[in-house]
Amino acid sequence: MFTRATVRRPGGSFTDGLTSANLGKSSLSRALEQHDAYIAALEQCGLDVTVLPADERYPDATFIEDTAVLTPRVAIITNPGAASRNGEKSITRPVVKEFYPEVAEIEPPGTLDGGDVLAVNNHLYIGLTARTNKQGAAQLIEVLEMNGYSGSTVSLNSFLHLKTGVAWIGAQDLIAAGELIDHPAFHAFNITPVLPEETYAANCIRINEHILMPAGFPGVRDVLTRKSHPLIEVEMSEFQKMDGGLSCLSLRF
Ligand code: CIR
Repeated sequence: MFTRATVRRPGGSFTDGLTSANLGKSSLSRALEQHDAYIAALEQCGLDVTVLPADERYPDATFIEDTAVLTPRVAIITNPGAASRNGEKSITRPVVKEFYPEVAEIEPPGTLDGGDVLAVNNHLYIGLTARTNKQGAAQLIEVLEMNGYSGSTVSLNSFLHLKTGVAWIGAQDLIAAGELIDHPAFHAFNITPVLPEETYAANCIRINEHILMPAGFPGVRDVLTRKSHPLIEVEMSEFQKMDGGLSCLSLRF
């Protein structure tokens, strides 16, 4: 059960962030409107949302999920794998410490982005990507095991992050896109495949009874409607242009 979320406002440097999306220039004013609606959606799920101010030093800092892994028993500050984002851990750390007595850290040479971590109950799947390396994953698994959780790695070839292509929607149900539709790491699950043109919507989030998904993806919306979870759709276009998925805009705990 999640009760809280933390988000960080996009700042004036937001449109200078990392991206390989080729979807055109992101608009800061529209991103701020979409961010307002995202916060409202989290509140609609019953979460108490802490809204952190923008930090102009870090254009990508609104993608706060990449800087921490939060579980009910332990919090881990990550060591983000992109050089321009690595310092974001120093602005997330004090915020997380307000809520958690125990805070672990991923240390170099380990790198890890929270977008590579998919929690399914007490097991955390960790994508090995350009942002998360084997040492970072091994450190995370060690901390998880000390706290009664388990973790395993998932090798990826093309997605930016693990959660770019897969979401847990409850019980043994995942929705997955691209290389994750038939990935051996997830063979024990019921996988609903996402069509290539709707890949962006594979990144949705289950929050208690609700599912939040990006607006504009009718195929995924139909599938999730049939699973009969209350659905909330949020406009994400300006974050999509910056390679950001819906999950990466918040830390939920
Ligand atoms: C980046 O490339 O790091 C940002 N522009 C987007 C990060 C998205 N994070 C995520 O999906 N977890």
